[in-house]
Amino acid sequence: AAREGIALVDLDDDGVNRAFRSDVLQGLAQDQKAIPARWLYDDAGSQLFEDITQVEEYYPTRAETEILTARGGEFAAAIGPGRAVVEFGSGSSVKTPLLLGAVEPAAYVPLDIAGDFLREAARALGGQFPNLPIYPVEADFMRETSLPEEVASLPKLGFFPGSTIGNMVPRTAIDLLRSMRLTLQADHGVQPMLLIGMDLVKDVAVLEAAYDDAAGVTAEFNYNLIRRINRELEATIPLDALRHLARWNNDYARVEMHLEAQEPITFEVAGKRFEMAKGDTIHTENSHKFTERSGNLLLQASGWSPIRRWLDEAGQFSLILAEA
Ligand code: AVI
Repeated sequence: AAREGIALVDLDDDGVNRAFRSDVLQGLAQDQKAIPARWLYDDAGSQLFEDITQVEEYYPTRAETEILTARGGEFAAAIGPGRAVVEFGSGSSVKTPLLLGAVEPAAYVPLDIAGDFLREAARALGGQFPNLPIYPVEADFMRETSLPEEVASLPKLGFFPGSTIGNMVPRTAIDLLRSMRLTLQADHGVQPMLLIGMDLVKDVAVLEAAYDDAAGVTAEFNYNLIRRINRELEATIPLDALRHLARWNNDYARVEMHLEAQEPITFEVAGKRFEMAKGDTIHTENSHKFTERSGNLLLQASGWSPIRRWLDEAGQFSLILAEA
């Protein structure tokens, strides 16, 4: 299975990203070839993901935004005012203002590994919420992180929207949820809370269409990984011979993205030779889907107690509030 996690950028003398090269070489040497999904997100990949959130078949972003828009009053009642909202992997989220507008936070702490992006997003939010103290933190959200001194004594609300948790295998997801709990623990006083998006198990045709849209935007997102490998790792992978594949894996309750060889191919990456038979695939992403029970179990296994759950009108997506 594809490994995940966000790594700090690690450049060698040639300017080649060492972690990228070693992940790709290791992943292609396996029987089931697999490349960790985090490498999908270079600048072009991040833009393509933004485009995916706009396509008709990709319902999660719309469904989660609907919940945040419609249930603001209920969030406010369940969470209460005066918390520091800590957003994990904040990026350029359009969902954040909806939450901040609802819960009367005492501070906002966006946490992201992409520093420039982070500071720009923080500036934009500052314009929208002029009285809200904002403390951006440039960090890898996969690890326990120290938060700024200014929010040390405030009770925290962690925010992890988008069902990004679904891109991790359960073991990694639990590591992350545990380290979030440690990051959010106040020096004293009120227990932290976590508001987390989890996409739901549903009709297979709907799930597969969401990851294989008719306009081919998700396919481009997947192909972009190969373009990146060819460009950055002196590779010769014949993109034309690969087909984008999105398929539901019922045993693991996840949609998997693969690239499938349409004919036998051989290619080189960073001086190493690889081959694929017709029908072989490179596994590029997992997107786990949850039931009420499986979502609760994941949280409980990580030391979080689920206390409320909201769905969109069509029942496609959930936002869960949990307490440490
Ligand atoms: C970022 N993540 C939650 C997306 C998902 O739905 O798993 C990534 C994605 N991959 C293909 N389409 C969207």
